[in-house]
Amino acid sequence: MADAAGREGRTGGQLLADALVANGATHVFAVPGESYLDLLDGLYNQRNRIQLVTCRFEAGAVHMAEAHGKLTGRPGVAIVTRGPGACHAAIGVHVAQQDSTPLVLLVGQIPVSETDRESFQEVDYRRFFSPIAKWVTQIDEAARIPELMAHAFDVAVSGRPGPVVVAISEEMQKHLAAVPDIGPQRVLPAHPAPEAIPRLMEMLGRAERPLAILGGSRWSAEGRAAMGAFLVANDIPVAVAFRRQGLFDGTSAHYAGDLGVGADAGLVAKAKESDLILAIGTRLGEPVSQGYTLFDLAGAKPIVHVHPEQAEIGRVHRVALGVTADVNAFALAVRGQRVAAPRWGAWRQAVRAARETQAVAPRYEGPLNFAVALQQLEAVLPADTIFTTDAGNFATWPTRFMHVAEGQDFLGPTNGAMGYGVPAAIGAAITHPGRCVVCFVGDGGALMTGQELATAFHHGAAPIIVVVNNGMYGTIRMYQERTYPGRVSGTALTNPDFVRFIESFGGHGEVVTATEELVPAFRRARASGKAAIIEVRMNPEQVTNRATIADLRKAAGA
Ligand SMILES: Cc1ncc(C[n+]2csc(CCOP(=O)(O)OP(=O)(O)O)c2C)c(N)n1
Ligand SMILES: [Mg+2]
Repeated sequence: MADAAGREGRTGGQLLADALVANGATHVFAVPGESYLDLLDGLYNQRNRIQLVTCRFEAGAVHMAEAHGKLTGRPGVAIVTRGPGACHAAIGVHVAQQDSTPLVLLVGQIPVSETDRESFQEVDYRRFFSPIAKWVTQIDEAARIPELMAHAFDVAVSGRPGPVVVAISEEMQKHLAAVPDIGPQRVLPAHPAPEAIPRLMEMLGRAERPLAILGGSRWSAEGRAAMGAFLVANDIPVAVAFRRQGLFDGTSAHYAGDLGVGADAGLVAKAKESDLILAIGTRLGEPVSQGYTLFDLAGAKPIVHVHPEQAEIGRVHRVALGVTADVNAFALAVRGQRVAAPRWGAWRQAVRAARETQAVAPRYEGPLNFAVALQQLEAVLPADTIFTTDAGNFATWPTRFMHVAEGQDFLGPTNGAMGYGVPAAIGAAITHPGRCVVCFVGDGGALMTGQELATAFHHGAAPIIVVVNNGMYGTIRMYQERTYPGRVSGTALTNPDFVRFIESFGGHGEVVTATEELVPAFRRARASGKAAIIEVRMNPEQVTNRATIADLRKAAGA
């Protein structure tokens, strides 16, 4: 096409929108800014191919995009404005980094001609994002858009997936360039080396107490199924890494629980007892390794580590067998392998028994036994439910007492970002409009990004948000009571009326104060067809599912 002056080509704004289409983007999550009007205009032309989700806060937009990336394995895309917008978005880049989620964040940039004057909203994104992004680039020439955008998408999914930031300078978006679109580079997945599987099977043949730990990102349904088939057929107990429930059927007799922050002591003990760890897809990071205490760093415990990024293997722990491979390619390669006669039936049962013991609901003071209520909820949840979680002590209740079954998904911030749960639920509901989405969030996290419920209504998404209200930043209060018993400092909260809050958006609100109220409240919330809040009034004394405040003070000697 030619412009009014007769020049050929497309504007930078149009090329950017077309590059998103060429690289498979179906949704973009954005807060608009005058720094990218031309891209917004390009998206107008692509409105039948890309859903532009208008958000209320850049952190919310990036969390929605990250949830989209976690669910689909393709980069979630967020677009924010320069300076303040980019600063708000930074938390989502950190989530995508620590969670290894493919993400592309586009940031409007000042005109190149004003660089280094500290002009209005100027930030050097290469320096600003470099410690938390996998790659940061800036596009200053419209003709480079197809190449750099395609590379951004490629980098986000390659090796260990992660966030890529692309700054798009302002005047470049108006320039014309006659260049063709470029789509993703097709690359065959990295397969395990020929000797990898025989050596793994040989090690398994000598083992007596194997334990698998599944983690990481970009698992396909086929890969998950193949991995599960191999582990179950060989009778291997399976733990998941921090907030990676959903990689393995939690209802299976082989499920051992999650090795994360606040992992069950029974599972931690079993992981120590194990004589062969199969760490597949996960980093051996701080949560999984229980603060780098679970395994020695020098390699005394045999570990098989399968990871798509070679640099992650041996990064902290020396392992006996390192395999650089795409997780799905590895799963398909190992699927049919069998040890001659697994001799660890009793071990597997003991690991499972430890999980089952901890999932038994204890008795709690008062009319609400949240453990029992969650188990009743689990029984009525749709088979395709997507769970999202925020960060906080409330999250240990569903983790301990519920199970994510095959066909369900679980999205949680492994970097512990509060404010993730609600926008992740909205991003998930927009990505998969037909599926039931249930979010768990505390009263603290709910007010960090709860305003994104406006986005849910604007785009017709109907997640169900379970707000566990204890009137405080309970996690920090727990640490406080352990360290400085009785000296409550900065952790109490005053909350809004959550029912009126959701009703003010046009949604459905419920309050739950007793065990038997949760399931009917959930049913009414589902039937409403609208985004809903179920406020669960938690006994503030019950600061964890294992201890009351009085227990913590007693243990601290107060
Ligand atoms: C963005 C962010 N800010 C602060 C923290 C530190 N932090 C961790 S848990 C927590 C309290 C969470 O409170 P709430 O959401 O009410 O859940 P609760 O622990 O009470 O169940 C805080 C402040 C964090 N993890 N993330
Ligand atoms: Mg709280």
